[in-house]
Amino acid sequence: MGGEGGTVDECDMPGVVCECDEDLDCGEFEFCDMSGTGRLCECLTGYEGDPCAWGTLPKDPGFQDVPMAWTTDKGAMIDAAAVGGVDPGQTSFPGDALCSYGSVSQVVSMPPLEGSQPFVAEVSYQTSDPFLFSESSLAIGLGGAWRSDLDSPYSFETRSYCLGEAAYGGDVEIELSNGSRPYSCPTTDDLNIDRFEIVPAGPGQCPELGEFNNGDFEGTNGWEFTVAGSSTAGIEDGSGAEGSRAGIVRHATRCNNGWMSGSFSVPSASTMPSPALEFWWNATDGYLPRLSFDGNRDMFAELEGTGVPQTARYCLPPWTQGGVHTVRFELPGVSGACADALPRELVVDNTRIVNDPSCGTSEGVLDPGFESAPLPLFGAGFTSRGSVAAVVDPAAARSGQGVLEISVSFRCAQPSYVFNVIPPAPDVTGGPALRFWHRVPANPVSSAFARVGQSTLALPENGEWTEAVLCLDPGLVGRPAEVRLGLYGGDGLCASFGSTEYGYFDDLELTTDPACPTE
Ligand SMILES: [Ca+2]
Ligand SMILES: [Ca+2]
Ligand SMILES: [Ca+2]
Repeated sequence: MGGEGGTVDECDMPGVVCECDEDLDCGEFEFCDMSGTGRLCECLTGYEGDPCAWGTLPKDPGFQDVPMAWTTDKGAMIDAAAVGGVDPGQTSFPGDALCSYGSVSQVVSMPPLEGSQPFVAEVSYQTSDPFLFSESSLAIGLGGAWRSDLDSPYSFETRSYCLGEAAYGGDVEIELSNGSRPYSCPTTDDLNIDRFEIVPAGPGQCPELGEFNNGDFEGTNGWEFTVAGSSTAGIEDGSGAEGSRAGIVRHATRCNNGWMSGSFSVPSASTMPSPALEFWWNATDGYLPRLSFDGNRDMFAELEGTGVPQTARYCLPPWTQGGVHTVRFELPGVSGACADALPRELVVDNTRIVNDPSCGTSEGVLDPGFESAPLPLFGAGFTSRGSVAAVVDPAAARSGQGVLEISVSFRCAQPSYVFNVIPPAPDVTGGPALRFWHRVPANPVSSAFARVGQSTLALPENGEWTEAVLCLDPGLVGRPAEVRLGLYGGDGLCASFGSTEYGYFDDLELTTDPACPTE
């Protein structure tokens, strides 16, 4: 062990014990600690013992009210006396906590991704409602990357969520909250979390950073196939890109619905500034598979099958960065007599995360000027009675080349761009808001709107670029909040009104505004 630049290495001095020069000299889950006298192999943060093994993180995983562990906010509480599920104690979110997005949180020190191991957040929770129709759901924030579980188990169930890059490498805040505000407040719903612990993932359970878990389908792990009745699904030899293996969903009759879902780890913005999801796919001509994230089927993209293999690319929004998410490729049912024979299939292969500079590097809202056009827009679904797309049209755009164009030609249709933004913190100038510009002519039939949660803003139709401010829920600061921009085709029978009406949107901006609530 030599000295550097002529200085004497302290390890050469009598009585000083040195085990290492660098991390590579140490064992598994160890690093070379150079902070004291000498250089010693020590366990990475979170690990303990000899040999180093993963410890217990966070403090008080069972919610037994251990001091200096969890911080509660906005009505969430720790109930050490509760029976719990896996173990005694729970954190409880009564109705008022759900209505204000209460939370429990704790900052933990996490090891670096490199040198440690893949982890999952293992959480046991339940939702309840006296009418057995629960509106509460669970949301987990790990280092600012949020993941919602849209299921509402009535009795305690344990689920695992792979950790993304934002959950490694230093102080990481764990935040547990509800995923969506109850439809009516006050509410008798509640949410109880029995246990939350970070534990090593099983073999093949989690995707590697920047990758899908078995993205090329050449393995057997990583994908779940959900079909019913006469449908079949799975990984099949020879159906994929260049005759390789691929995932396939195959329906025989009209109403059959089914999907395949896999997981992917989106790097943090500092590692990959402009992530996009790319995949190879093919579907029977005329059918419309759907793509959605984290089980949220309201926000999706619609693909148009042609019977010819295609490669698609969608920019990944900022709320996915630093986290692990699931993607669902769905081949929906077709309305009509369910027993009708209607053979059709969806094949997917080579799912991967790529960096695409045209997706931009905007924080909080994806591509606010729609300059990634003509890439297809995620969240522009339900377009069969109109259209929703980012288009290249400098004459129509307020700035740049791209603009969001929405059209409608049917009564009762509501073609919309549905997307998540991350509301900024309130400040002295006001509460969180989405500011945007719209240009809508005096359409005879349809009306233009912006919506967040249950509040809808009617947009004036004056044919000029006009600024609008949509207040965002201050309870969702730093977390994904769903927004819709759209045209409504008007009340009445769902039939064509004989013309096509348009609206344009451009230059979204997250800001604070004095007209918006700060808490
Ligand atoms: Ca417990
Ligand atoms: Ca393949
Ligand atoms: Ca633009």
